[in-house]
Amino acid sequence: MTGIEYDDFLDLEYDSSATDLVCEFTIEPAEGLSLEAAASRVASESSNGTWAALHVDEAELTDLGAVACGIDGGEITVAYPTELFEAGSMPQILSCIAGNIMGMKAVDSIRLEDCHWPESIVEGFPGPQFGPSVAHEKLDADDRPVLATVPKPKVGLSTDAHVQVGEDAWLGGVDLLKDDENLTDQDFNPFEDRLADSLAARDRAQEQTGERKDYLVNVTAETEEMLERVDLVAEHGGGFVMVDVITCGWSAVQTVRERAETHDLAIHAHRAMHAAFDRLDHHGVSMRVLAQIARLCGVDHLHTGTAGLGKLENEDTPGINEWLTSDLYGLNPVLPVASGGLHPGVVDQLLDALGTDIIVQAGGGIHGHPDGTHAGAKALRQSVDASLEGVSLEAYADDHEELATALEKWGAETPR
Ligand code: RUB
Ligand code: CA
Repeated sequence: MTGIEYDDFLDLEYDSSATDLVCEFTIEPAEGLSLEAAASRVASESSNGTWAALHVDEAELTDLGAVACGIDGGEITVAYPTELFEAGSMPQILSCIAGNIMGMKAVDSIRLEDCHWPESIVEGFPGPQFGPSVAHEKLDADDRPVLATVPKPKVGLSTDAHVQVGEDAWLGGVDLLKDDENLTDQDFNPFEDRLADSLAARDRAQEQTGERKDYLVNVTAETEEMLERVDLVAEHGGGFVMVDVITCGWSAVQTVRERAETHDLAIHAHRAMHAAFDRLDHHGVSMRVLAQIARLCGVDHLHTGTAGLGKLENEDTPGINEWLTSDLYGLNPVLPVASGGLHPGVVDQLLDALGTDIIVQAGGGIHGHPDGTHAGAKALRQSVDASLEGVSLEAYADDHEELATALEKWGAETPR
């Protein structure tokens, strides 16, 4: 018989092995508990332990205990043996490393900050089908940032009005029309009508501009319904789907990823609700980890913020983007999306901060242009052209009136 108790999950001498999943947490131990005591409880509850000491027959047990192997201030490192995890199941992994421990009394707060994924786990996941290659495989953006727009108001526009906004934006120089996170299949703008009419408008815009254009249609729904919508996108000749990955859940994302591949569709991941996990700096799951999960599950584009230049809270956009495009045992990279409060006046700063391998997505920053959506799209494209040519926005605006009007309206301010 072997005893399993909390102390068994703490070993500060332990060097993690290449096959371990190594996770970094920030914790605040509950009153009266040492960091060591709290860390061992985290390792225990997230692997194979519980509050009571257990007595089990060694012959009948595979030891899957995690090891709290590093403590540095409130930052702790826990190494999990790869055998703890079911291959290719993101829900199962999260039920371990971000499960019961998020609510255990031994910690006043706990935040999963970062994961180091071993090859043995990575190989169970497909990763992105396209990633940044959409810029030349599906669009004609090549070396410039891909430009996208989301019609505003985000819900309420009729199908015709929505399609018109898309057409104006495409003709103004945007590559992608995007649905917003809460536009799916409502009576004022039914999914299939919007899909068919938008793609017809896309075809006209391609014809007129000589550039490939496409539509990020929001297929978010209950999973079976979502799969039907994915099939519909393929039937109508679309090249992309958009999924609200956090509200749908990762198992649905994994399912959609499989179906998308059968149609060569790329997946645009909107992250609405991420801030419920990552907004507090001492509790929850970091955006960095959410981004890692999204890449493993195989989304092609992911919103990662604006490096502080937009309207929403951000955490370390450059660092997250670097991770999304770093080497990961041959998995394709993800194309990061900068979005939320962007407009032409901040594009130079944005590209300085994040580079050009991104999607620049603007809603209000295009449709709020004093001369409307078409001019707004032109202004955004001009701001990108100026930045890539190394010309200041002000100088470029001298002979680009749409950009001049945008700069007059918004300057280089970041909205709130
Ligand atoms: C963009 C918008 C998107 C945000 C989401 O509209 O509302 O939903 O990009 O945020 P606008 P994030 O350009 O008018 O602000 O990209 O940070 O997830
Ligand atoms: Ca939105």
